[in-house]
Amino acid sequence: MRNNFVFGILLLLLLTTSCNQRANTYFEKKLTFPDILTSDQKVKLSAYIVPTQRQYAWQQLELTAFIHFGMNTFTGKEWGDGNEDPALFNPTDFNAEQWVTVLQQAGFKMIILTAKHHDGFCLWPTQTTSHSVAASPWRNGQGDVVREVSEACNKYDIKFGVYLSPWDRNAQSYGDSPRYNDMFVKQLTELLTQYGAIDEVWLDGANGEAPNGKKQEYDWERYYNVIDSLQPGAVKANMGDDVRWVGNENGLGRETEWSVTPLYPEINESVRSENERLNISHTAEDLGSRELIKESKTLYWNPSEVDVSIRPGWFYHPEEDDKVKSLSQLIEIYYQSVGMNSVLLLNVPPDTRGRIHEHDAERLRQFGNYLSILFENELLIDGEMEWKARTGASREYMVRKGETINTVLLQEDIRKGQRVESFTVEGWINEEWSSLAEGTTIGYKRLLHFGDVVPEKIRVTIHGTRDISHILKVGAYYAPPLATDQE
Ligand code: FUL
Repeated sequence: MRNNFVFGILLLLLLTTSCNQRANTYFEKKLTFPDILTSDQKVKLSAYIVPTQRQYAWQQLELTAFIHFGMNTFTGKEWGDGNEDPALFNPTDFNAEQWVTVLQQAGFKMIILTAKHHDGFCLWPTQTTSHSVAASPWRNGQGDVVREVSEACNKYDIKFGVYLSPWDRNAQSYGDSPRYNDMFVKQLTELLTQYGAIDEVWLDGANGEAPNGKKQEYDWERYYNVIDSLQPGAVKANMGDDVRWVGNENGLGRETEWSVTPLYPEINESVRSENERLNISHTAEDLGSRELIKESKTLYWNPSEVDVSIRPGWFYHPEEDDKVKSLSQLIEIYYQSVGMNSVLLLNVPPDTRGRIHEHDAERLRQFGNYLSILFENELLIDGEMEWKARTGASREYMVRKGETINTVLLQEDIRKGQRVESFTVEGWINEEWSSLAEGTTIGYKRLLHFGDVVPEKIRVTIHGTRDISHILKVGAYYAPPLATDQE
């Protein structure tokens, strides 16, 4: 109670002191409001919640790749039942360096590998179960997929993360909660101590019933402690509390995407009841409005990650070789994820050879090329100057003479909070301002696409902001039309 009072006084001081002093006071990752604050004070303070260093480093990656590979690759399933014979796992031409080079050339900065999916088959020779690569014929039982991928990532200087499914349909102990939690912690410990730096740990929330009808209670807080202590640089995603699942698997971000939100993963009863009181979940449309903040007790920096597969399934199926997403679909996903204050996590599932299939590799090559052509020519003359914008402030940017533009990029310096609530972009064309685009949130990055225009200059106006916003960059580009023959 007394602490709450002292904290309240500090917050009030923060709210009443001058701008310069305020600018140095931030809350990393989490802020619990004392009861004495008004609704407007809560909204204002939400503008001072900032990412941790590891969350900021993660956000800057922008493009990350998922690799779903394992027993399902060989059985054709999406969810194995855990009774699969390890003898089925036998890639004929396994090549982790091919995965890394294909993805890196396409612009991806991290690879997250399914070290264990729901079927429980481990892609490394774990001490915790015999259901692993060690029991397979691949490399005579001497192979280790996790090692080969982590070494390839190291060699090409790309980050590496692991997906470790808590739901395990093979483990004997699953459903016997303390015993299984011990096993899961051992598996995490092996992965986080034997393979160098791990930059993301992806914890899926699926929780099926054990064969004996028992329900497994995951000990999330214990998992969090193990990850934080063994790999302090790793973000914990999805059921982890550093990175939030966007709420769909179709590559669709939100038009209004706040990284500051009361939503926290449901790791215990008190979080569950608080999310229920606020009527929020990962799939809710509103995760950060003023109205929601007014009702909230605690806010988090919990940014969105958009996971989607390049094919219909998460795992490789030969019948989907001709269903690889088109270039225009992938570019649309890029606008909706990276362009909407999110990180894209694109799944590319290797085939039974253990290679990224030629169709996926070709599409990724086109994707990388398209994005480099799009962003290589900066068409604004002075878009990199930081600008402190109050509500109603405008700024004009000269466009290089005679250049056609159809894409605008906006970035806030999120190390100073996410603040912009609404903005417009206009172009000076034929001696008058014409509307080009408008939006709500900006956050780390916002991309806006519109019809071709040749303006002399553009004008960005911040119509609503929760405090002085720090606009880090404004850019303008020309996105070439997407030919249908590339689809
Ligand atoms: C889901 C899983 O059930 C899918 O198989 C896939 O791994 C996806 C990324 O997460 O929850």
